[in-house]
Amino acid sequence: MKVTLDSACGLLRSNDNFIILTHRAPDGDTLGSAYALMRVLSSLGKTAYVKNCDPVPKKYAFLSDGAPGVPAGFEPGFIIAVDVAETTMLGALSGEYGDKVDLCIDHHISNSDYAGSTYVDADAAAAAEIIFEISKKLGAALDRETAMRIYTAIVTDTGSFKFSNTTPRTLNIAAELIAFGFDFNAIQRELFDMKTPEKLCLEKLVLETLSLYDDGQIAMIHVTDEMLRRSGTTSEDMDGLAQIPRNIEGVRVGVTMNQSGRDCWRISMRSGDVNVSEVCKNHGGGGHPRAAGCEVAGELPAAREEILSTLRRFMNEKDA
Ligand SMILES: [Mn+2]
Repeated sequence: MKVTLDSACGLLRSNDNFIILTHRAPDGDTLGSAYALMRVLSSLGKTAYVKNCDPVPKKYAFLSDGAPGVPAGFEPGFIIAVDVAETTMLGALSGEYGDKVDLCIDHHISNSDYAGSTYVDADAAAAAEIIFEISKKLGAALDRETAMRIYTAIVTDTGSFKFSNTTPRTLNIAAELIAFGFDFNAIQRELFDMKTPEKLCLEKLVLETLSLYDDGQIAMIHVTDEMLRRSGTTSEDMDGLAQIPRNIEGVRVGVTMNQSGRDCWRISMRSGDVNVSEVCKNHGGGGHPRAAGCEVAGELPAAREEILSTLRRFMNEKDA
């Protein structure tokens, strides 16, 4: 059931012994929001723990630093999910908790309303904007550590305030947060600017594969298992590669082909004006209009031709 922010806060006030769940393949928003909310609730004298269905990625480890794990035998009184749009996003914990979430705090318009109570603010750039508002409404005093976690979550989901989801409210909250004096420049460097030498080596190998088609309207790159091996990277390092072809001037659709097994390719498409979700649906995939994916079987040249011909068909239809 959808509820207001006030009733969500009422639930947090009147309950105790919280478990806060994050989504699978956790990002800075779900983790920053969860650990910030844990600290907010603890500051009000309540007991709260975060439970993740996947391990915290190394680059986000500072968000869970110092937080105790759920003690053995702990009996939760109230279960919260943050930034979790549907129960499948609870990954390995969806069986155990999928139908037991008491309150979901989220900013995905697609939220499936699976929890007992759901508060969704689709105008919030990050779930953490809602956590910030909750902390105000509950009268919790923020400290530097909590402020840093909320800030990190917002920076993650707005791509450092670059994405179009950034609003005046986002920046006002960020302004209030950096006044706490944490090192926001270090967060920026660690999350966005720094690369491992291995990752840079992978990018170099991948750039060698760049091909432009149709007067530079389509750009394609590919990543093979061999490239991961040679650069000493793993599939975790493929983060952000899909942006490379899309960010070339004049390109309407950027395509990244990731090897997935011997003769299978996971395709990521990014576009400016072509509905790539429809293109990918043609190959059994889907996604958002400007960012979608699918899988194609076959050796690289054949798989590439297959994708190109579907893309051309859609782009010609659009231009006709
Ligand atoms: Mn989010």
